[in-house]
Amino acid sequence: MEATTRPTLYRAITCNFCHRSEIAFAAKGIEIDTVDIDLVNRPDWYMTKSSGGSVPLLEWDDLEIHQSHVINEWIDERWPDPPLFPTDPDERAATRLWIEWWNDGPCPAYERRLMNVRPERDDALTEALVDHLTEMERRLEARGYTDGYWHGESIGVVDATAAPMWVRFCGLRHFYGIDVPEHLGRVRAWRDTLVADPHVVATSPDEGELIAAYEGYLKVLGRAAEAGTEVPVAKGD
Ligand SMILES: N[C@@H](CCC(=O)N[C@@H](CS)C(=O)NCC(=O)O)C(=O)O
Repeated sequence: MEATTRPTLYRAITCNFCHRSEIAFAAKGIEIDTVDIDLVNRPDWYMTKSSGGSVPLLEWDDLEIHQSHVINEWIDERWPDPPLFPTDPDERAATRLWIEWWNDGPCPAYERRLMNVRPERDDALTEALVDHLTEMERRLEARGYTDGYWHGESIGVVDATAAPMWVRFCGLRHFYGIDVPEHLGRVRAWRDTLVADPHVVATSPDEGELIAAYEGYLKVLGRAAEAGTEVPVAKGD
């Protein structure tokens, strides 16, 4: 299929999942249009889309794809150069396992800590996040990682999956003074590589805009907590 229009990505700037696909498109040199969706007041017209109202959603003529990992695999298959996946089958399996671990471990841990509006949970959530970062250090060491990208000499799909969290760590620093512990040298080296990558830089939201958007969410979540409502903020909540 060759579409007549540019791909459109429905996204929210706070959403790390959306940013993963923006990075993948940028790495391929494919220009896209973006439509910002207000996740607090999602418009009715958006709720009828195939993603059921969640972002990211990729639309290209009649094609709609959601789930960031599916979108990114599709991008890599549709525009094979430069490749985002390794060619070696063992490394391809390792790639998918890292993304699955990322989605179940570090990603929800950082979302829960960032969006926490119940101070009595602060310490436990910080500890859980640091545990995941420590596990990340262990996994990087087991891969023989010292610095640079997760695989190869340029950004790949694991990097594109991880980078958006590192970009959004500015929220953890801004609101709570949380950063990656200094002794986690491999994690810091990986983070530093990713936040400096030109495709990540080109697609990252302005930090001030991001902080303002998080402030808005935290207010909404705070009001819900005062009213006694538990609002899920991450996978597994
Ligand atoms: N597994 C999905 C997760 C996407 C996700 O959680 N998106 C959030 C925003 S960051 C969302 O749209 N939540 C509202 C909903 O799912 O209804 C992916 O990888 O794309």
